[in-house]
Formats: sequence, C-alpha cells, structure tokens
Amino acid sequence: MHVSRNIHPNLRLELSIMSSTIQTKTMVVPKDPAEELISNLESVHTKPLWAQMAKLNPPLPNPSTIPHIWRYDEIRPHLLRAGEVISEKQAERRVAMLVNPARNAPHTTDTIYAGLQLVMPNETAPAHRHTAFAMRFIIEGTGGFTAVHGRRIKMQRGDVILTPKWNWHDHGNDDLGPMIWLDGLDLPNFVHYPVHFVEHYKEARYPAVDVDTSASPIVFPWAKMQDKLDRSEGDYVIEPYLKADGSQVSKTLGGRAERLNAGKSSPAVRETASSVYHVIEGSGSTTIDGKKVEWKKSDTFCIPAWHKFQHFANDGERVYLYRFDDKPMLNALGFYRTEDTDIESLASLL
Ligand code: GTQ
Repeated sequence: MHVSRNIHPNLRLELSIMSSTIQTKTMVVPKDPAEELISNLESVHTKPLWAQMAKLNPPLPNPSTIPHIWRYDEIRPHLLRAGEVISEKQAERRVAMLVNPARNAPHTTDTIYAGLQLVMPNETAPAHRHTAFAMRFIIEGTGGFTAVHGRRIKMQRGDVILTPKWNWHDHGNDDLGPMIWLDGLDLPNFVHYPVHFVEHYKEARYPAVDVDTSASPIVFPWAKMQDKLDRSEGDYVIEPYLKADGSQVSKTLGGRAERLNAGKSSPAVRETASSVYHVIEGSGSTTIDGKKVEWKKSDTFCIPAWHKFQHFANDGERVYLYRFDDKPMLNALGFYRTEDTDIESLASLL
C-alpha cells in the first residue's frame, strides 16, 4: 500500500499494519472451489456443461420462435407504400419479411423464412441466383411472371412456383396492378451453415423463353391442386406438392395444400416440423398450444416446432390452406417425429 509521506509516523505504522492484515485475510479466505474452477475454466475458453445441461439437453424441443399471425389487410398498405418509396433497383427484392416477434430476420420459424414480395407494373426484380431454395404462393395480381433459369412463367393467383437452388431468377410485371406473393425460403439454415452464396447476373433479366405453366415442372397450378383436393374424400384432406418423380420439391422445404369443409376440424397434431400456413380461401381458426388464432383469406401464420395445432373451418366456409414446412430436411436428418411416434422406432441401428 502506498502511504503518503506527510502522514504522522504513528498513523503510518497503523495503516501499514491494516494493510498487511487485509493482505493476509485475502490470502487465507478460501474461494468457493466450484466458482474458482469456473473462472479457471473460462480463463482457458471453456465452460462447464453441468451449469447448462438442461438447456443443451432439454427434455422436450424448445423452439425460440412463437406462434404468430400476419394479417394481410394490415400489411398490404405498407407493402404498397414500399412500392412508391423504394425502387426495385434499390430493393433488389421488395419484401416485407414476416419476422417472428420472438426473433430477428430471417426467422419466421426457427428454420423457415417467409416474406410478402411486391413487384409493381413494369418493374423487374433483377436476376440473381443463390444456394437458398424458394417456393412462392401467388396471392394477387395478373400480369406477373418469374423467369427461372431461362424459362419465363406467368404467375397466377393460387399457383405455387419453385425456384430450385442456383437457378437464375428474375421477377417482372407487365400489367397495370401490383403483383404480390408469399415467399418461402430455407434462409435460417444459413445462420448455422455459413454456406450461402449469391451471384448477380450482369443484366436485370436473364435471357428467357415463355413456357406455359401446364408444361413446367416448377409450377403447381391452383386449378389442378384444387381439383385434386376436391376429388379426395373426407372433410379434411391433405395433398402434397411433389415433383413428377414423387420426390419432395427440395431437400430442405416441402409443401402441401389442405381442404377443410365448413364447420369441420382437422385432427390435432404435435410434430417436430415447423410450418407456415397461408389461407387460400375461407375463414376459421387454429388452436396453437391452447391459444385460438382466427384467420381469413390471405392471412399467414406460423406454427413453431412441437406446438400442438388444430384447424377449425367456420360454418358455411369451405377452407383451403397452403402450407410449407421443414419436414423434408427433418426427415433426411432423422429428426422428424410426432407426438404419436414410437420412440423405439427412432433408435438407430448400427
Ligand atoms: O425472390 O429471390 O423473400 O432472394 C428473399 C430472398 C425473395 C427472391 C426473398 C430472395 C428472394
């Protein structure tokens, strides 16, 4: 301890005794050995697993996103305003991202990204390509098109259009009104796998020829899908979007359409997949972990993993829903299960 020179010698002595007592005390008071261990572990950039065992090995899936509904009527005016304020060149993609209230972009669920994209008349969302996969549900507008790797396809309400990974794609609109659709991408994967690349084409449009939607493997026309749903029997029917060979539309995301007859309900499901639902037609509600979410045409809502959900169609309203989910990815990795799955069936054999 530094003692100033102009202090009385007696006081100086006393201070010096106090100081050595303090020093002795700090040396003899034993530190809590567990705490000392933690600080020693941290000094070599390690941490004790035992302090957060239940967090890392939780008894149940523990998603960080929450159920939420994005109401089309509330979002649409702001998106259209973006059409006036933000040029398509500035934006590259003019999208209102559906960001989960419990997380930041790109999380709509823990594993899925969704957004509402707008292309105004005579605009081009310029050509680019990337690692990410996209599937789009066309909500409104008539003159829109997307050109995917040299094939230009008309966008029509209710159609689902795929953009497979690394395909050049630009979007345009030759009509007088806005084109709006729901984007679904696997962007949250790239938070954990830092493997996402994008390339920009030297011109706004990648050279393309017109292809009829009925002749394109990447378009699922709504008329065909609705017909399939209506020809299936039952009050609740699910019809997957699959490639011509019967496989999933991508290794990461998959999709399906559902029909639910007026006044009827779907069975309650709890699954490790998370999903984004969009209301194609009709009105009703979904109970998600005991909370009722009411919806109508063009609304979009999310169901995080392991949240039990059940749909209800309002009386007099036949309902059609579009859904995309991370089920192909979970199945590929062996992570998919529902509440009813026999766990023994999941035990992997060497
Ligand atoms: O249309 O290419 O919503 O690259 C997000 C990223 C749409 C697209 C999104 C994208 C796109």
